[in-house]
Amino acid sequence: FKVSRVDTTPFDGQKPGTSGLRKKVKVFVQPHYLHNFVQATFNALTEEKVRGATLVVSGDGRYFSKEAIQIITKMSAANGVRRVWIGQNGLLSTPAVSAVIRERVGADGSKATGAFILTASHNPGGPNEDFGIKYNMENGGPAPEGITNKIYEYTTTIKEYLIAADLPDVDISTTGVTNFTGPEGPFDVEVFDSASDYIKLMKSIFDFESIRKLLTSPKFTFCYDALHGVAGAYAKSIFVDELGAQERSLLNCTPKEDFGGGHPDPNLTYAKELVARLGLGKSEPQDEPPEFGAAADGDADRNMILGKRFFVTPSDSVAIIAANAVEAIPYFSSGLKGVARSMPTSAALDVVAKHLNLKFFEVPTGWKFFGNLMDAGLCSVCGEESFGTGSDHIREKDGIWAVLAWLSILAYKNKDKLEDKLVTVEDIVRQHWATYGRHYYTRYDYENVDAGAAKELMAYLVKLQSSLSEVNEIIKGVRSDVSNVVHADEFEYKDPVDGSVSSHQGIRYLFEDGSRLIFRLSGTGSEGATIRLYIEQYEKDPSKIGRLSNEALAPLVEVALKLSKMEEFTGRSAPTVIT
Ligand code: VG1
Ligand code: CO
Repeated sequence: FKVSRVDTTPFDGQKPGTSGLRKKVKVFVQPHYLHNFVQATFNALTEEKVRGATLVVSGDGRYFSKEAIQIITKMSAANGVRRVWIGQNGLLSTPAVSAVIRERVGADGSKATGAFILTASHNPGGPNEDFGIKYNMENGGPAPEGITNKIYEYTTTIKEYLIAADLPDVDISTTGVTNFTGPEGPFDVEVFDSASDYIKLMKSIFDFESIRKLLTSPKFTFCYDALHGVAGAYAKSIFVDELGAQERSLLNCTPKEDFGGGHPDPNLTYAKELVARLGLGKSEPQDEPPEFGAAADGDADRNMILGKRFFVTPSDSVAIIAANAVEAIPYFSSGLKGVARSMPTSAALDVVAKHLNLKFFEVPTGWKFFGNLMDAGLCSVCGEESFGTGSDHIREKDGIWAVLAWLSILAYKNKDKLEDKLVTVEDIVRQHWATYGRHYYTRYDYENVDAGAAKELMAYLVKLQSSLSEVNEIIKGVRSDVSNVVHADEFEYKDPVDGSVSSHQGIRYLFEDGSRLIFRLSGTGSEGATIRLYIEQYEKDPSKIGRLSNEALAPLVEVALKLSKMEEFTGRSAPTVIT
């Protein structure tokens, strides 16, 4: 093949957000748009790193992925990349990409050096919806801010990109290696099975035999909903073939370019079918709900865990996994190195860390901040309130891992007594609250609000936060039963490993009784702005841990809305999504 240099001009707004560049498909299909971003990434990585590299290129299979894979392959060839690895049909979940970078050995003994992941995660897909791309590093984790800022800088000055325009399209539907020769030597494309490396890794972490016992016990019933995302490419092999679940326990497990028209976000609002089956919908289900239900997002890095008629908050989920990991999961049997959560995630994990005397870290929103801690051996288990849970087995959050972790805990708690009354998901959570106290928690999202209005609201809160007496006066005027704010700030994180500083990571109001209100702007949307409001209240008193979450949090919610003048700034009298 030949290398062509193509003239181009910069596009505005190619700044990677919390997790890569996410835009409407209509934006991505503009001539040169994707090309500019990919070339800017190569430039940011530097020629030295790109020449001879082995790059994974795949994603959740959403609309425009197939075209994007061909473009990136041709640009890789032209930029001196030695090999491109592609999951069959272009499918690899985000956690599987991370596993492949870290674990896979290529047909010729090579190892991957990085990846382009093609996904907009939980955002809908299709010609009128979203596409996204992000770059992951040699450790399997998202590029750190130092790199993403450089990528952005290059997108603002780009003048040309390199492409092997005459390289034939590769057939990504069949596994195997295709060899090409360019001006500087060989270039290979290897298409491989999307699931096998990931499954191998899962088998090395969990005791599949004990999970199989649980899943095949007549006492236990199970349901998994992939929401037509890429988790479907793993679900049957893992849950049915390996672990013995019944085939009809899988819902929406065929990956689709448009996720069946749905919103592939595993929460109580969007995973409607699963929620109804578990007895958490508006009307009673026809059949007795299963004991356990779980869902994944488009790229399968998120998870929602449900018990029969019971919702596990993601903040509780990571705390419960951390509290039980050493006993229930072989990978952790020699102990946890430490635990970490993102700032807006509830402090349930903090309490576990304190009890178990574990190192603990609070990082900004987004998985990229956990990677350094894990690479330095400081953290084993981590999570976010946004349905993200994971561990140092890879450098991404991992939806199926979280399900296997919960199944392991259930298997452990029911060990030797599968004939008796089952210890349920709800039992495990209530027992956890009784031991550690309960963190009532909710998140309000105001999606697609006017970007200017969102900025004004945040600026107002930053200013207000500097005067605690004013804050407390407002609060007393709204609810006298809410405690005082004792500290407020804009969260800033100094990475303990490399010393890098990330500022403006959300506004925090911390209350005397341990409650917290947090406001931040989303960095993953593709249109307008999304304001996120996180509300949390800690209850230690065992007689008060059984309340309904929305009732317990009502006073704090009222305070948050008045304090932020939410309706005044945004014109919204209610959030678009509550999780
Ligand atoms: C959101 C979540 C954050 C998560 C990120 C990527 O970011 O809040 O916790 O890490 O999505 O998840 P933001 O900036 O919109 O709040 V995924 O599954 O969309 O890659
Ligand atoms: Co995701």
